[in-house]
Amino acid sequence: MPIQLYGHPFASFVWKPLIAAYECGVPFEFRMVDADHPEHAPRIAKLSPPGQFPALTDGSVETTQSNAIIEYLDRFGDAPRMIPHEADGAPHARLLAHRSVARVVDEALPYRAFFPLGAPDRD
Ligand SMILES: N[C@@H](CCC(=O)N[C@@H](CS)C(=O)NCC(=O)O)C(=O)O
Repeated sequence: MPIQLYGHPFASFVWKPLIAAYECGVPFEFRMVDADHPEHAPRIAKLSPPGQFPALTDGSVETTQSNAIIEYLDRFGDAPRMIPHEADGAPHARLLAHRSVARVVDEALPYRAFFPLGAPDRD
């Protein structure tokens, strides 16, 4: 079974692992989390008790949190590593990820009234 990524395409935190998956060339199935796909609700509730997405499953591997998912996806494919292995590279990459998300979330806030998702957090 391929990697399954749960989320909604309007959700800025879901863009992060989507970009990572495309960048790494990782095949995956997108599992839409919304009112039109109630069949995914029990799974996302189990994966993420607060009901947040994205979430990823790959066999016995299950995780939430966009940055953790990116780190998991980063091991696949031939693309240059998004999280460098060098001692000072990884913290810098994680810092950039944090700052860029804070920016994206702030930019997206005015548009959130157009779709019924909960408030994002900032990590
Ligand atoms: N720290 C989480 C934030 C995830 C998050 O805030 N997701 C939003 C969508 S962008 C969400 O699930 N909102 C619905 C809710 O909180 O009920 C991550 O990086 O994945």
